[in-house]
Amino acid sequence: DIKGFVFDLDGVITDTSVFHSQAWRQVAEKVGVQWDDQLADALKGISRMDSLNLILKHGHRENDFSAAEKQALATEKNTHYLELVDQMTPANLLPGIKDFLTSLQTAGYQLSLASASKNSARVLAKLGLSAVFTKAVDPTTLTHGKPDPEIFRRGAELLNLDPAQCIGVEDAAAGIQSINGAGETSIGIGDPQVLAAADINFKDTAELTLANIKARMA
Ligand code: B16
Ligand code: MG
Repeated sequence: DIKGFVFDLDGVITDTSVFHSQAWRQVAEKVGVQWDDQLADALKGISRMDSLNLILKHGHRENDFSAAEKQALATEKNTHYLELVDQMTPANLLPGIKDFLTSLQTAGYQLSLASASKNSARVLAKLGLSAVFTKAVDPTTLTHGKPDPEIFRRGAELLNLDPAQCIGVEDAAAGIQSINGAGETSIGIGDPQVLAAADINFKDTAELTLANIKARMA
């Protein structure tokens, strides 16, 4: 029986994936790396430094920067990203999310957060969700990021649940792989081709309801 939900943040609860893309795109173009949608998708769920490395590799520039230069580029991205985050309000919740979270709490499900972002506490505060997600995996304590199962396994541990008792919700292919590897049921939000490995797929968050989930699990 399902007793808990482990949530990704960026791209599932809120539209910050757009802000991440906007901030990375500026850095990519500054170092002469061409931006495209596939690159934007590949960065979802990936840590900050792994994202930068992927961007540089995409433009065959992986050997052109020192560690200090890379750190400066990552910091520049984050500064820009946080400017965008600081303008957020609860209006930036994706469609249906507030009602879905309320319905889960009312039905007695436990909730935790499995976000790769070091900024998740700040984002949750902006969205008015700090009290909803009191249990969040600290990404700085992880040995491996998504697609490794570690982060979603830890999300279940925080709830004292077995992974088989949890549903993981993700918008990124790397995240679905992490959920599946952890042994949880995976829900993918977005393009079913990108998220083909998900147990259940919804094209957007408005479809994310307990009734729809139960219908798909039956
Ligand atoms: P930060 P998620 C991920 O969050 C984002 O999808 C990814 O694009 C970002 O690079 C990563 O967080 C790290 O974020 O730079 O804020 O530490 O989707 O796992 O909630
Ligand atoms: Mg995400």
